[in-house]
Amino acid sequence: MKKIALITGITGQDGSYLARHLLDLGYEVHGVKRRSSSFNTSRIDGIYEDVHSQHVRFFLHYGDLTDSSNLISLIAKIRPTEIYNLAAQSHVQVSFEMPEYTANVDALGTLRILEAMRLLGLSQTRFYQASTSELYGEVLQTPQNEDTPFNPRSPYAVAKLYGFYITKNYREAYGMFAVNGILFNHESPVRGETFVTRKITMAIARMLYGLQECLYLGNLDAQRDYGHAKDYVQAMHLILQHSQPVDYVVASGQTMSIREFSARCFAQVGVILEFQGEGLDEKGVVVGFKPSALFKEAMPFALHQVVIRVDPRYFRPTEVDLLLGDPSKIERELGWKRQYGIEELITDMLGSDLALAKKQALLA
Ligand code: NAP
Ligand code: F7E
Repeated sequence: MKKIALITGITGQDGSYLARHLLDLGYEVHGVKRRSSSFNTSRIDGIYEDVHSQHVRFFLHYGDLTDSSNLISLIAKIRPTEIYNLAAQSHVQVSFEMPEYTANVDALGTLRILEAMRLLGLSQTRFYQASTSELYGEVLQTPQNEDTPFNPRSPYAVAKLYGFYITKNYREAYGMFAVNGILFNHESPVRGETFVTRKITMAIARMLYGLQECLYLGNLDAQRDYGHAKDYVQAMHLILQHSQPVDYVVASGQTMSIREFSARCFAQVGVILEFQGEGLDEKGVVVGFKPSALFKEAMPFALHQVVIRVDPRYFRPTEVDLLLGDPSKIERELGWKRQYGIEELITDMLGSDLALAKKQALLA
């Protein structure tokens, strides 16, 4: 049977990696993009330039998760064999400012797709829902696995909780192949620039090329379980190929604070960082240098220079303090394996942001 995938959120980080992965596997790939007054396809533009003429199997359609009739007509026209619902208002902090919109897209948007599938009688189409470790919120058990109870801590997580359970309900009520991947944080060189990892790697690159003076961060104590988006989109595909519709946790099984992530990033460019002080007065200070494989140009930092400060604007009304996932079920049952560890992820992100900053510095 011809494999036809429909990806919502194709212009996002995961959508762009998943589209490439499915094209490589021979799929015809359709993506839903939002109308925007400026270009919003930079992450997928490269697909058109790729070798092997993949673009003849790659199609974009205008759409929005808040528009049921649009979703029904797209799904009726494309008749996908697999739907990956990756579209979302995905920023946790923004969800405190736009809770209603977040619920409309992340919760009801999921329902709209499932209803479209049901009304159109697409009983053979498989559905993947982008669920999240944010569901665990203020965690009730560590590490978190498929049996850990949810305890969400943001409007984003509460909206995603609806998405999780409506997916499960359509599976149970209508016998649909509708499943959740509960993915822990995954990052990449195309991670949105306001998520903390990318904010850090971009800031370091920009500071090294004289484009920025200091990096302002919020809660340095928060701990996250980080992986690479490239590995995680492979898990999404595997979950949909299983003989049974089963929900899976996708994680690295390791966790680290934002403080430690920052220090590891600085270390890769040859800067030894120490955190001094407490609370709002805590600072990231340069205390030494070492050789770096990534950055070989003249070091612009001085000893004792402050490169990180705390800005309470980035604190959240309720925080998720600790996430640590247990990926053993997907590793055991589906053979999922990660290629990237934390150091390889950081190298990939920094390498890309250093090249970007160098270009910007030359133009400045
Ligand atoms: P992302 O980079 O923020 O991408 C989100 C995508 O959703 C973008 O293509 C965006 O379009 C689209 N979108 C937003 N609102 C929409 C709407 N109303 N209608 C249609 N499309 C809309 O997110 P990501 O990191 O790739 O994450 C993919 C999915 O996994 C999201 O559902 C996210 O909540 C979930 N998730 C992410 C992580 C993670 O660590 N990355 C972990 C667990 C779960 P524009 O480009 O036009 O904004
Ligand atoms: O924050 C802290 C912040 O915004 C991580 C989304 O993909 O992953 C992502 O959500 C941590 C939080 O990601 C800053 O308080 C400190 O504790 O990078 P983030 P997130 O909230 O974990 C989950 C799994 C998703 O599902 C989401 O869609 O870092 N933090 N200082 C900061 N966070 C940001 N953004 N900016 C700071 O300056």
